[in-house]
Amino acid sequence: MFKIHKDVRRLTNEEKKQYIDCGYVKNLPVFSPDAAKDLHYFFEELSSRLPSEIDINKTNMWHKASKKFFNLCRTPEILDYVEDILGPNFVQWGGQFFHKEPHSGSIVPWHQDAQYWPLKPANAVTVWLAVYDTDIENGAMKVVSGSHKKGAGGFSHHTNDSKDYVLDQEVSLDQIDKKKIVHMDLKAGEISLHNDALLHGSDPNKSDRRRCGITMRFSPTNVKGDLNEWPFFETQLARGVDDYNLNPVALTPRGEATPIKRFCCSREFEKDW
Ligand SMILES: O=C(O)CCC(=O)C(=O)O
Repeated sequence: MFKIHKDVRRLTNEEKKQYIDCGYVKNLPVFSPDAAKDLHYFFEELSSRLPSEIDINKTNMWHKASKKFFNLCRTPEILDYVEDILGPNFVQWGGQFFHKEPHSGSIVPWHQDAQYWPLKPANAVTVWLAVYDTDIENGAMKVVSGSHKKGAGGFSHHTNDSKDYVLDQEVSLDQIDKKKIVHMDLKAGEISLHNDALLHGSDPNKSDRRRCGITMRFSPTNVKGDLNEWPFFETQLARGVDDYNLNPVALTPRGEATPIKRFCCSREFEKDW
């Protein structure tokens, strides 16, 4: 889809060990620096479809709505890295943007993803693809290295409805080991991977530059979503075979639709394809 980075590769043994020990890996090359402008255009095109009152950070399920987004998530080089963590058989069930305009006060509070997700077993990998160069100045994601070892539910979350918060579940600062904070600086076209029990968040964008990441959520095929909590939960086989068949299967997008809310079933998009 976009030009692949000349140094694309598989995870090294050190990176696999780091994922187990620290809960994340970063700076994995996927798309060439020449593809940065194509990634920008991709983001601009998809985001421009939203009505002005809709915040793109409050939408999700782009992988079920948009064929272009779906195809991006099927980039073999991205799936290779995920396979190195999850093994040969895995599904995708989430896809969204985390965007901060220059000088945007938007904050992602410290949280564990598994706090939000009624999935068992909790063993999801998030791919965070940098659309723009991302660093401490423009609000890169930050993680607490090794915090995933406490497991899903290992930190207590409270609800915070602050208008600058993109998500509302927050872990208080006294639970954060500040010495272990790592900023996920990435070049456009690079990805990071993180574990669903890893504490992470992000600060406002203090720069004149945009900051945007595309997240893709993958789980092994033995995952089961609780449909009482998430009636819209559907999976798409991303690689290998699904011998478990534990979840409704999402339609593969045949065209371009646009999600205007966080949670949708794939059938809701069908009429626009
Ligand atoms: O991009 C961010 O700031 C946060 C992303 C995030 O929370 C996630 O990918 O789970």
